[in-house]
Amino acid sequence: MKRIFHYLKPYTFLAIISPLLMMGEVIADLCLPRLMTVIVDCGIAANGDVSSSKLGSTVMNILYGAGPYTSMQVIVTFGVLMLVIVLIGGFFGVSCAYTAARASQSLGNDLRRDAYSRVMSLSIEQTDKFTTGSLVTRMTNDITMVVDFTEMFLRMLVRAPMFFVGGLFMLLTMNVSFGIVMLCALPVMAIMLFCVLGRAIPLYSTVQKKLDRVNSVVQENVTGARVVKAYVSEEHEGKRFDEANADLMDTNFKVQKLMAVMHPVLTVVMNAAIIAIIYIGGWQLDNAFGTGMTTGSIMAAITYVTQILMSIMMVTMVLQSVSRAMASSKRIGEVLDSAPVIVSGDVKESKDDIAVSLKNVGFRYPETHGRPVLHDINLDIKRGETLAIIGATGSGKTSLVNLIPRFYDAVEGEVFVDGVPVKEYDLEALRHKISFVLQKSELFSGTVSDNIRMGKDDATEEEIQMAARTAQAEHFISGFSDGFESYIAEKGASLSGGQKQRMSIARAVVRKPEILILDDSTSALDLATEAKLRASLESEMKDTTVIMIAQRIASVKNADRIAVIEDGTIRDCAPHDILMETSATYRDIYNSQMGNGGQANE
Ligand code: DUT
Ligand code: MG
Repeated sequence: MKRIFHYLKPYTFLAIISPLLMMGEVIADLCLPRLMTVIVDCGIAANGDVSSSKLGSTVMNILYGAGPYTSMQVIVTFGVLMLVIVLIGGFFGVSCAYTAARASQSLGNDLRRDAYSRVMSLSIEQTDKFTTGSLVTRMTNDITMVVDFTEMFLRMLVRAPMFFVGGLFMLLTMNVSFGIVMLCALPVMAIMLFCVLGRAIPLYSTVQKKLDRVNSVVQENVTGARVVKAYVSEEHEGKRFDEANADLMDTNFKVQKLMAVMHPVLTVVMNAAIIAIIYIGGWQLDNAFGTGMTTGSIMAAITYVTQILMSIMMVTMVLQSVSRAMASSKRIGEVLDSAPVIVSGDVKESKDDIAVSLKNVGFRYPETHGRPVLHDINLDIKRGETLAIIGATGSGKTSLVNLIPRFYDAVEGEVFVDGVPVKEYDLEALRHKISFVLQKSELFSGTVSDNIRMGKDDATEEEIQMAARTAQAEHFISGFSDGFESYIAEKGASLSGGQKQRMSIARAVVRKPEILILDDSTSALDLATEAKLRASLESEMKDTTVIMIAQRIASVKNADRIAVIEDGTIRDCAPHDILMETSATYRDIYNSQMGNGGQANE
């Protein structure tokens, strides 16, 4: 909750001016019944004789000089005065609504922005821990709760107490006997509030949790719609949703049932108080006690009683909102407080003959406690070299290259890029040096050029076409009806696997990176296209250090060196010809792919 007020800081001016403006509105509202008293008592009942009212005689004296005044004069003067005050009050009210909305919406905007950038800076494992569904609820529903609360708070902060205190003051200064009515009504209200809110407030945090559950079931089923359909598990999933949904409804229903009691009780108390005031007032009027009781003051008293009891209603609303906002702000705080595991360093530039170097590197995923995925990795890759990595599935190839742009940090040893440990690099500078083509091509909805331009914001048309040509993608792109302006569906659903891979490669090469990492990025291409791609990469990107993961011997054969990975470590690293002589593992892979079915041909 403290954090929310911290976020309100930039809008201190708005946050302070809103309650002040609200004060104006409340004062105007509190003045009106008093003016009406004069109209009723002096204008109507006493035919323009203002001597009984101090307010009446003062105002009339200033405006028209000494009396006597006609009854019409008094009624019109005070009528116009009431109109003016209503307009002033209205102006203050509208301004307050504006400033309060402005402050709270800006706060919401900032909060969402910070939460979003925090979510983006979290590492993959941290996002998994929160779950996607919960992160989305936190960023939308929870922030909305906080924004609603802030707005209500800024408006009600002075409104409710002022109506309460001001109304009570006005009531008592008019006639002390009206105080007795409030003395009876207030305890009844207090007891009711205590009973209802005491039980409703804890339920609010439960509602939020149930909502989370409904959201996460919906999220899972919408994103996994294909799987749900493929396994015809609509019924099972539907049941799961129904349960969560019914649960949410039950809790909401409980809260509403409690809240439903409040309104009738308030109405009864209010009307009882009004009856009491009319009765007491009328009795005093009849018996002419000399207490100064008048018809006008009874009318005004009724308005004040309504305002006082309404202010209590407002307090309940604020309390409800507080309890919701507290639950929500705690959930938002959890996101904002999760420190990113990968922290940026400050080295921006470096050059070295050894582009990438791994020294005694060991790595394990945080969630796997057992065997390390990588161990004792030692590897130097020279600038401009093409290094291929080959190895069985699950041997740790992807994990190894993930360490270079710091998707994960090595657990042991150190990874260097251009002679500087990656941990000391400015993350942005490091990732700018590197283009990474992921094993699973990820494209975004947008045009072909949009997708390629992701690699380089300011790429020209020529650069984009050049990159597509290098990636052997130009041919199929020009086959589309709109060429480079053709629209690609979400996640590249409108492209084939091999087309997606080539798009991803085009996106990587448009930047002309210093280091290009291709993680099994040609697996869906036929051998002829792959050979062409390799040749064009070689001629177009002479100075680029290429790290290329592949499963096929044909893909790696021409690389300067080939690293053979087995069980999380590099067994051998040499050019093809030498590996054929020295590496049994490499020979095994070679033979299995050349059709000898794994028989060694020594
Ligand atoms: N692993 C995890 N968590 C992950 C990713 C992988 O525990 O988020 C494990 C699975 C595997 C090992 O790490 O046992 C190595 O995985 P990697 O993806 O590095 O293997 P690969 O050589 O790239 O396999 P493939 O050829 O199938 O891509
Ligand atoms: Mg892999």
